[in-house]
Amino acid sequence: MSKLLHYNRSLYIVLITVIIIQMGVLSSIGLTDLDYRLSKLKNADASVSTEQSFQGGNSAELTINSEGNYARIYIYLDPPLPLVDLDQFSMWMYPQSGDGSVQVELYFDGDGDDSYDSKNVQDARILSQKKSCSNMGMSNNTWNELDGFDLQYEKYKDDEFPPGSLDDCKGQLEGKRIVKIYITIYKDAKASETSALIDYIKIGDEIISFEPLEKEDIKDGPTSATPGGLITYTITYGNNDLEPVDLVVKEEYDPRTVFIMSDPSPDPGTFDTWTFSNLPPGAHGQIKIKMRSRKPAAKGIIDGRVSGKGLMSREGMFSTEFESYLITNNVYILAGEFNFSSSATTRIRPIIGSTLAFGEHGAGDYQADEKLTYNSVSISAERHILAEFSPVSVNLSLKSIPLSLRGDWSANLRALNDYRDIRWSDRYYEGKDLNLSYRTQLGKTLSYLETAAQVQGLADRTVYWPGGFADTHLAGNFTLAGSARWKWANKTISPDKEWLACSCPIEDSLLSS
Ligand SMILES: [Ca+2]
Ligand SMILES: [Ca+2]
Repeated sequence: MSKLLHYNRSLYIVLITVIIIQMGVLSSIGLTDLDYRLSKLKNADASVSTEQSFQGGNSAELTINSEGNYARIYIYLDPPLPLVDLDQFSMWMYPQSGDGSVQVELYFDGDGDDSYDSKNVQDARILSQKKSCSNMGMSNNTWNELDGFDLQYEKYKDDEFPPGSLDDCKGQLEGKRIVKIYITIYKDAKASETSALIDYIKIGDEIISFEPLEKEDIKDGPTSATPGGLITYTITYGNNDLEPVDLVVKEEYDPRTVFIMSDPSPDPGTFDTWTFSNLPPGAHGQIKIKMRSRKPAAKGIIDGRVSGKGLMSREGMFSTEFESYLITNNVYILAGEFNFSSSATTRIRPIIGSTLAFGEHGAGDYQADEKLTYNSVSISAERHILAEFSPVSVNLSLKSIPLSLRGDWSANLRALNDYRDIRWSDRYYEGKDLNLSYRTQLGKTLSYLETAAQVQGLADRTVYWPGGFADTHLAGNFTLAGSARWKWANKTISPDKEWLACSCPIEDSLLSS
């Protein structure tokens, strides 16, 4: 059995950076997936009225004067609804003047492109037979229910299509999906004005009640925010039922966010639940919630000594940089027979900061005294490294073979201030001995690096700053002292002073010749 004589004090890495980037989309779901538009015609007015309503405070008022022909409500279904799934299609009408005729049109997508195209034979359009309000048994100045399943439909420009009810059409139009529905009131030719209100259109599980907030997204939030910054979410709720309900809004916060406040306040003793008791039919409201994303609060101090004899490998890294990440906030609304849920995703913008990375590798005696201080905005470090080469032996079964695992010492130091675009990189290698001291500070306003090195070996030193760079290569037995200091003042970054002194170096070019 081999006996391991060397030991390896390796790899202590302080890493403050790793946050996974996910991909996501901002969802936009309203209390209804139906979108509507009211016709804008010269001699006919279609607008939202607050005077009369079947549910809530508003309805659509369609008025056609003697010069006009019709007024219309355009309804768009996104996503399209398979006809076979249409189990409810009804609305409430309040004829006010004249005896207008009603016609309902349904447009279908049959080829899967989510839209109706009159030239595509797979798409389809059906129209109900025009019927006057009185013909359908409606009375003026009262709310009457009109059920789309009671109407007779024909297929547009298709004489071979047998007219029938919506249920009959389901068999004839198998596989087709409704993309839009038109509800039209044609004028009564005998009246000077034809007018009717329409409210509470129910298509499948979706409702249009012409209430002001019903088209709002249930959950709305910013697409991006700064780390530690405020995020405001707006939740829109509403009672789509015909009876008062106890409506409950339940939030599901991202664990990387903290609740700050909301208007209105959450239920007593909670920070994520709002109960609206006895909310009247059609009533809508909004909750504004302020959250704060957790600010990266990494900080720490390392003060100590690392020493050993043998094969050494030492690595360290500190970074104040944070990658962008996504936070998602979900909301659930429970209201009578209607349940809604939605989410908002916000991208937390990255932090550009500083990174300090260092390491020493070699065989022999090693000692490092160090003090490292870091927080979310700056890093400072002071390290003194003393390393002396000596061969390391490993006892392999019967034979003790002196084995030089690495015949030299190497050390590296990278100090990057990405915020101010300053990069220092020092590398010492093939060294017999290493006596290295440095102090560095990486911050927004002041960055410096002071080094003192006594090395028997090679050294590369590179510095980049806005507007310049310096590259130095040294070989031999030398002493190197350097100081570089950058200060941020008057919106420019400039070297305060910079000097590099060394004794007995052999230039790289001389060595290689
Ligand atoms: Ca189509
Ligand atoms: Ca309404």
